[in-house]
Amino acid sequence: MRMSTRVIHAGQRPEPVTGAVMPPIFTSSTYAQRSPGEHTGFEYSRSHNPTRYALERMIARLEGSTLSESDDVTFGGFGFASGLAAMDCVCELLTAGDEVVCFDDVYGGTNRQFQRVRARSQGLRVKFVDCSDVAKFERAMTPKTALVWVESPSNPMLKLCDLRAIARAAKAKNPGVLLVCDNTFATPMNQRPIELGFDVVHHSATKYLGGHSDVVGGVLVTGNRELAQRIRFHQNAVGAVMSPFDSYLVLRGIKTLAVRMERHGESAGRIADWLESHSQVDRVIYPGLASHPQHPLAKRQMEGFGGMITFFVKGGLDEARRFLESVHLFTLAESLGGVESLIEHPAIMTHASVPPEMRRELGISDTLIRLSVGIEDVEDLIADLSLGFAAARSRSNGRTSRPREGGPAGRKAAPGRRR
Ligand code: P1T
Repeated sequence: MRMSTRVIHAGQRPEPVTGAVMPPIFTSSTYAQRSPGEHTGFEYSRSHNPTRYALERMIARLEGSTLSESDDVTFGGFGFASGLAAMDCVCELLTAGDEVVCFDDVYGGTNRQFQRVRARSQGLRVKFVDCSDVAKFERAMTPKTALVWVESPSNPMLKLCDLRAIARAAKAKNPGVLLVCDNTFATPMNQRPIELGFDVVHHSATKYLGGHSDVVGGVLVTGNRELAQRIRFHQNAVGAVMSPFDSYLVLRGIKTLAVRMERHGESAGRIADWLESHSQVDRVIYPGLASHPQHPLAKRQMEGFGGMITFFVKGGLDEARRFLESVHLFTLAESLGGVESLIEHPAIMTHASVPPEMRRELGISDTLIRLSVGIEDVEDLIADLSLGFAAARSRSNGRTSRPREGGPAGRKAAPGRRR
């Protein structure tokens, strides 16, 4: 099956009692047994849930796992309460004191879990390395490296990793190393890391998989039977599973993943071109632009370039702030991958938990703006961004002249930021 058929049918079967085409939301926490230990395969909902299974089987097949049901009941797909809970499960596969190589440009919360949780609680020794440069990666990786964690494209600088080259180099140094790719930005529509030699794919399902900004979740997929058994054990033993309702929402979202990603990519390409020719933009980063330093790799490794764009607005923090406060269709908010367009300031928002010196080295500056291009009409989106540029020029924001439709009445400082 091709991908746009797979997103509808892969791993799915009608519900056996009623024939329901979409799996019901099975909320039961437990299942009746005929005799102690004699049951239908479902014992307790942390361990087994039919709605979660339907999602897990779907994402396993989308990411290219070829495991059969006898290898693993959900073909190597696993649902978690959030993207970071899925990462937590990966860390539990390691042993205290293990060595980790992590791409330096990753989501702020991924950096935070490694540096501020796992280094302390598990003694993991994490090296942050620019894995977009395979030679640098090879120098950092040792025969003792137990885990390699990359994102491609990365959050927020949209750097790419040559996944095939990284996998080959890593396995040559340590055949037992665990290779994980966070595929949240690309989605399986645009890139399938397992087919390129990675062991595990990770997603924040909160983003493109869910697709409607109404659910928080995470998934892991592996095509390796032994690894699937270990992840299954830890998913149940640690227990941060995705709820039946959330599983249903993500599965429902995935049904339109193919059409959504096509539209996200088309509109982001148009907007990236437009931004690149704008006099108030210093630099645009989008893997689909010929100016992206890894554009040839993007064309080779990806089937589409996705809906995420970052750019540097000319000026300083004041210009960036006025821009962000003045757009109306782009909602100023963390997260990404929904049908609605979002805009954010990584240095203050999503990547505030990255140490300031590391942010500087990565280029996450005060003028960096990140767009998650939604599926609205692209001309309306471009008109909206024009308002931002006008406000950045005019030294006032546009809020008084045109209030955000249905938007928050006023902005308060958030209580207790999550650094
Ligand atoms: O938020 P959660 O579902 O726990 O997923 C964390 C996560 C993991 N990986 C990537 C690439 C991510 O982008 C995220 C979450 N990111 C944001 C909230 C954001 O706005 O970048």
